[in-house]
Amino acid sequence: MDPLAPDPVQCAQANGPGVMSVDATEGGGAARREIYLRFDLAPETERTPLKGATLRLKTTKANLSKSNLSGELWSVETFTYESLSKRAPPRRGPGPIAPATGPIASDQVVEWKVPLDVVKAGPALCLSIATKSGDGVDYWNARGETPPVLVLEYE
Ligand SMILES: [Ca+2]
Repeated sequence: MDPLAPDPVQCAQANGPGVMSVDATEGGGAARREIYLRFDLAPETERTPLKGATLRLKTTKANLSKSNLSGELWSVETFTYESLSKRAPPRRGPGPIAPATGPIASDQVVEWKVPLDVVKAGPALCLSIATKSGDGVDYWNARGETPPVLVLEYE
């Protein structure tokens, strides 16, 4: 969604059903787009020894989905669907928690390693994807063909 004009309803329809986009504003007048993801973790997650956490998204088959950059992963303050229509959740920390990978193709799985201290801060893991690229990426959202997944590996 456009962090300067947050509107999750408009955002969910902007690029077709089941699609969420990330894009930087680099001329052309296109709106900046950031992705906001919330995973509600089971209470056990805080107690169980974790050895890895990975966010896995898939780009749509549309040719426009490809880009030179996948987008950076940020930790953001806890948000709800309702709060998203009022304001974009502020970022936590001085920099992204995982860097962008790229170039990426359409119809491709993209993964970011999520630092365990960010997962452990739960119960809601709130993340954002932002990009420095003006070449936007379309990922499947929670209602899309291949929804976002948080893969947790236990010891
Ligand atoms: Ca693109």
